Amino acid sequence: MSDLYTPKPEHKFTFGLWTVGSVGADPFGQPVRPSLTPVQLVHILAEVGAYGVNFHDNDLVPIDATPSERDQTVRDFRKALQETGLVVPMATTNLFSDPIFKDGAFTSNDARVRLYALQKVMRGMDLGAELGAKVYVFWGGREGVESDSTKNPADGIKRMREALDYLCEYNLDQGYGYRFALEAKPNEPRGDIYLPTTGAMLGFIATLAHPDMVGVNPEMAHEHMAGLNFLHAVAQAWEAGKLFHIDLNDQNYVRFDQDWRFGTQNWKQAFFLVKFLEDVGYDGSRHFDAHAFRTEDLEGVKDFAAGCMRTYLIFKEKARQFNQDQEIQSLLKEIQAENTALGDLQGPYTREKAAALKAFVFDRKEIASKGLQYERLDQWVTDLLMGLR
Ligand code: GLT
Ligand code: MN
Ligand code: MN
Repeated sequence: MSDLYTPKPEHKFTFGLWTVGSVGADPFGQPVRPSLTPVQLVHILAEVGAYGVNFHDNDLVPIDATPSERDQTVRDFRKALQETGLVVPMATTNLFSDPIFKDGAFTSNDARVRLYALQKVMRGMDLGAELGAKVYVFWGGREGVESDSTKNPADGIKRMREALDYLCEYNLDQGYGYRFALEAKPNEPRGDIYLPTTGAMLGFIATLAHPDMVGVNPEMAHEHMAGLNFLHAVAQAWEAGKLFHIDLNDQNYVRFDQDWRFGTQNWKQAFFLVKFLEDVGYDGSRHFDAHAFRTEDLEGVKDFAAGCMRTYLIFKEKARQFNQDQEIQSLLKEIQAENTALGDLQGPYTREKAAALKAFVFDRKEIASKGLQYERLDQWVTDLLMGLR
């Protein structure tokens, strides 16, 4: 039984170097944990049972490293991967920490900054490809403003498009075969960030030169910061064939970015999310973009990482129970049953159908009078999650 909750490679659980590597600094306080090397972090992830490790360029190679330092770092990292069997499914670029990005990267008003950002991403793509990454994430934490007096947001979007079109060409030119995954966030660190939600990203992708190459990396906490339903964002991305990656974590609604252990706060949202991913057969990484509470030491970091995976697997098992629960399933069948008495009224538009539908008389009161039993179903979900079914 307990084996159900043991992470295995087929679960595709991944962590960023920056997640287990977080030293717990926040805007009000200094680091509370020592900084570990990428090699140490790979070994910690292997110890807790993760499948893969992701990184920003500078999580692995310091921004001022010389070419030979870079190559040595990559060699050491590759050795750690070989020793542990961990893989690198995703890579990304840090376009937010260095002061040069204080007014954005792709959307900066300064053309030198925009070009430097392109250079940094191309080098990051080279690094990721060298280590086997197939997904490349773009999180534009600095792509926004504090004051709209400083730039026209429409120009910001245009600059984002120019940058992504350029980088898609680089991807093709190098034959890397990356799938780009755009990650939205409503605010923080900027006052407002452009393209603030997964839905906004999906609209933007359709305007790119290579829309097929580009999808999304929705993050649970980011949609929750905006008070949105994360599952709905994920479902829209999935339905559009755009769910290239996912950042799992948790936090309370409408607050600053908390990046907590997956499932620590919103059980029901986490449950329906896991159920969705498992039901549709999403086969990408389950990436935990979170970090341990600031109260923790290294043991606590391991508890955090193990907890993310364990909670995912608990919800996966709960989803299986939901799908097998006869009472739940028969009620679902009843409330989702198709009405076969509608004859020719349904189906795609034809002029005749539309004329028949316009003339049809509905018994509104009778239709509306029936209770739908959603209270009962929803309580069954609560019972299920609380272990009472
Ligand atoms: C940063 C951010 C995350 C992004 C990472 C990728 S970096 O930690 O808060 O949401 O996914 O750039
Ligand atoms: Mn976050
Ligand atoms: Mn993220």
